[in-house]
Amino acid sequence: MQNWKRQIPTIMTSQELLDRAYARASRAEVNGAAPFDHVKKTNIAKITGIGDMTTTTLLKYVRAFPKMEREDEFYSQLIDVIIGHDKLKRALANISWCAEKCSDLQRKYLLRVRKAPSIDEVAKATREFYGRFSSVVNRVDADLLFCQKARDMLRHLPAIDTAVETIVIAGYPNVGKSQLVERVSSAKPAIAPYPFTTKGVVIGHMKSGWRTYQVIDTPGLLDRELEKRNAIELQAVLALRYLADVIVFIIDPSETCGYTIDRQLALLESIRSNFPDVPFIEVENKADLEGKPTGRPRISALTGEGVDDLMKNVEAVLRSQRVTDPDKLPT
Ligand SMILES: Nc1nc2c(ncn2[C@@H]2O[C@H](COP(=O)(O)OP(=O)(O)OP(=O)(O)O)[C@@H](O)[C@H]2O)c(=O)[nH]1
Ligand SMILES: [Mg+2]
Repeated sequence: MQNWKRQIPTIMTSQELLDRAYARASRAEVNGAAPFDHVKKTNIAKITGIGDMTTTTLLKYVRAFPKMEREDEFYSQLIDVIIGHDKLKRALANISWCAEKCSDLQRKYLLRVRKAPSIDEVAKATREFYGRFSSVVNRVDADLLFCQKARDMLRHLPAIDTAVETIVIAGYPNVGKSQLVERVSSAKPAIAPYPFTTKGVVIGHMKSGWRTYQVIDTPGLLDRELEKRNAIELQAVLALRYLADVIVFIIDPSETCGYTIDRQLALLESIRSNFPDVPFIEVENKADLEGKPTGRPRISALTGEGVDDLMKNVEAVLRSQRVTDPDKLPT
């Protein structure tokens, strides 16, 4: 899965593509027996070079993007949320169209130059080729820019191994999810005293004995319907849906996060009912601050209090989930 992240090359703009191809063509020089022959052969070489180089590059771009049908559900949906399948498909289709058009122009003008009866006619046909070629390539400038942005987003997607046991940390914004992930795993998420600090799925690893777990930090969720969730929140929902072997739900009873306990508990109930098959561990964070206890185990992600016990509990839950009877393995 992760290979294509490195395979997508930098996507050039229309202007860069044209500049590169034309610069190469300007150096083309083919000797001929007579001046007419020389000019004709040289212009044929220019048109061939410009067409080949541009078409090959455009098709390389189209092929480099992952084919969504082949990606697993989590990545496919994540890419849909942050880039948009339809938009990406449309941009790639336009670039494909452009490659085909470039190839058509190349063929058409090679024929015209070959048949041209004079140096003037060769020059005229070549000029016309440059004009039409530029305008075709310029028509996909927005698509190329879109693909370059998509490429950058894809490169920054977290490298998740769907085969490793995964703990997803969830809760309202600003309750201390990232602080906990930082404390227990290798991840270095941004932590800040305001909501919506985490804007995407962040992954860390946690070692315990010889086992490694993935710990996933998610953007904060507000208690609202799925349809009203924005692209940032949807990434948290996807992590919960596709990756979680256990969900650690954090409540902030100090309410310094800026949200009441009631709202946080309403979110807890809605998440629990949406993912009835995933084990839940509920904790109160910010135990070092004053708060209204809800009776759940208390931790402080900031001081570390209670965190070891929490992680022991997480491991116990994961252990109890493991399939030990080979007859029960999925077939
Ligand atoms: N006093 C205290 N502050 C904490 C504790 N855990 C987190 N904080 C603080 O709470 C603020 C929010 O922490 P984050 O880890 O960024 O919260 P988050 O849940 O990841 O927030 P979003 O990414 O915005 O959803 C930061 O200022 C943290 O330092 C804690 O146990 N005690
Ligand atoms: Mg965060």
